[in-house]
Amino acid sequence: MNLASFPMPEQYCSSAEETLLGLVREASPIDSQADARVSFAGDVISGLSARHKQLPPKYFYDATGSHLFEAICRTDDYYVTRSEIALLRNVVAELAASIPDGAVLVEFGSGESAKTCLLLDAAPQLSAYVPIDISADALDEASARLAGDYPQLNIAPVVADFTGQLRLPAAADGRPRVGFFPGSTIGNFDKEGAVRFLRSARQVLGDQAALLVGVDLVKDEATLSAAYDDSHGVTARFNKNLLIRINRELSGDFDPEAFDHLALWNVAESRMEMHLVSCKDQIVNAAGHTFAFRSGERLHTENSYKFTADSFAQLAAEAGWSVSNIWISDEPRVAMVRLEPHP
Ligand code: AVI
Repeated sequence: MNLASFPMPEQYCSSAEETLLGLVREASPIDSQADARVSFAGDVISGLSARHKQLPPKYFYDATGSHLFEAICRTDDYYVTRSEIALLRNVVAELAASIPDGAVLVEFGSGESAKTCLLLDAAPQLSAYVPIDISADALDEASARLAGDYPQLNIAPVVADFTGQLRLPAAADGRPRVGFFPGSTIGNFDKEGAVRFLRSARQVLGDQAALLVGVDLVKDEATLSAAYDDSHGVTARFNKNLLIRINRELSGDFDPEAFDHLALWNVAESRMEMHLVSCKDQIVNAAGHTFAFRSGERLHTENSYKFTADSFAQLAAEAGWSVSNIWISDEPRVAMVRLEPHP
């Protein structure tokens, strides 16, 4: 996920990694970079001017943020990656058995396609793999590696923001399609965004489709809080890196030491929240604007929604999907959900 792609621990898979949120990575062309900078400035100005200050989590994933996210995934406290990989290993044969002959695997926000090898190994009947990611570099690297490892597979990468309008390549024409969206990234969308993404996946995958989604489940507050405030302080650095990025890219003068990392469980919204809390009254400049922070004032940087089997089924139903199967890991529990289009 340079929100783009959040790399995973090497031991999980020969070529480990996963990508993030419909959260966007940096695009490489100069024009796109300039556009991205303008969007970033606009989001910072509006987000820091709001009554409740907030920034979209996609901005976590510059190069440093992506490495910090990788490091988070390796911590003992952040169970999400570990549990999902273990679950995938346990159920991949069953997942693969439901994939039709000649089907095409479409991965949304594929990054380095780290978890994909588990599915590709178990489902030799796949005819093609369509990784979709905003980072052309990540796609090139992953595609070259997978082409070597799976010479029979047609690999047809698509450089795109998977939260936007998508068109699949010719390799997917006339073939059943299986979507893959691991990593609990669905939890980083608000409800409207999640429904919008699931609807667009429903449209792009077609009527013969299935969609495999990794979902984090509601659990005890202590486990959740530790995952988002790990004992090594990696998540705190990840959160504060956003301020460092603003300083570098938008001529900001944030003092990251003047903000505390806060992770809290919002039970009413069923989500973990991350905030940066101002340690004092202070004035900060960024993107040519000046912003006042009161002591104790929060900058809301991320939501990570946690689901029950029922709440996720309800969300999916709003987007035209039914749950055909759900597999749940050992504790701390995460789920892999198989969705099918509503009949
Ligand atoms: C990428 N995403 C699924 C992570 C999550 O758990 O929401 C991002 C993250 N934020 C803090 N730790 C990890």
